[in-house]
Amino acid sequence: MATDDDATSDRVNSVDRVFKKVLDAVAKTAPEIREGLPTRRAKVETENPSGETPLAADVYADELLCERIGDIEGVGTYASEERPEAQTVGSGLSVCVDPLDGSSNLKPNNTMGTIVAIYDSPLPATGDDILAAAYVLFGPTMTMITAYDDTVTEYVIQDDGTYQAIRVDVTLPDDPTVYGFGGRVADWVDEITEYVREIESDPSMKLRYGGAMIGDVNQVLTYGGIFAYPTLADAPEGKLRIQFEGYPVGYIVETAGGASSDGHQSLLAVEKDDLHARTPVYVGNESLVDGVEAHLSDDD
Ligand code: FDP
Repeated sequence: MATDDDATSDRVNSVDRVFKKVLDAVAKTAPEIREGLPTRRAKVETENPSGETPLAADVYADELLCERIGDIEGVGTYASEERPEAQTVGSGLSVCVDPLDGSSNLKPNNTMGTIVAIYDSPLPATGDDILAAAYVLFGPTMTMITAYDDTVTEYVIQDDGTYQAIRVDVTLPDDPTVYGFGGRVADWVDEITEYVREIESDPSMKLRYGGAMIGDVNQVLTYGGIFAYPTLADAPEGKLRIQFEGYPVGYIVETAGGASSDGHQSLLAVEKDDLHARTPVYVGNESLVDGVEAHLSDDD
């Protein structure tokens, strides 16, 4: 007779399988996305659900990933920043994708990424529902960071879509050295300006800001520090989207021993009822993220 233990183990095996298949699909698609970039630098005519006009490259990456991830048995829903609604593609887990994070970096030929989050829930999900997250970084080499089962791993993706681990059990270095805060400085609220000035006065900290969240987060994972796209005076929720960016980077950084926050609580505790909802994002070494919360709590 089947027991509860059997059911749990079947469930774990099936999540393991979907996670692996999603990674395979993302790694296989990454070289194709990269190859497609040079001829897809122009904007398309229609706005995405966040009111931005995507590049042809954003749409191309989204279509490829939807097709590949949507084909995986055990994936029930595919959603992306580029689509107004989540798509039903089968039955099972939900996968949220930011197909080309930082695509405004395409024209100046700077870093961009692809972000993926797997949720055990219909969308919009909560931070408690996240089972795994990953991102590809299109840098001088193509790397992929994954967080699953309490472990963060870094892989190199080859041009044929195969991938090999180059760092296992990735953790944030104890002594942070880099910081990067997005948004216009003039739009920062006073508490953020004050805190950034404090960080800047520390001689061990240097500014590293590239304008693609995933590139900036990867610097923090590599060197230790803090990345933020903060609350802004005219946009209290900042710019980044919780389902596509906030939960996955929060999950990855927390799994790597760091902290995440929306300014008041862990990103994973944030609850929003809109698929495209935004949230301020602060991720990095715990002491630095605590500093943000301490400054912002002054105005509560
Ligand atoms: P992009 O609009 O180029 O796709 O959420 C997307 C994002 O880039 C992040 O990757 C990046 O951190 C942020 O927006 C940069 O926004 P601004 O340059 O508009 O401040």
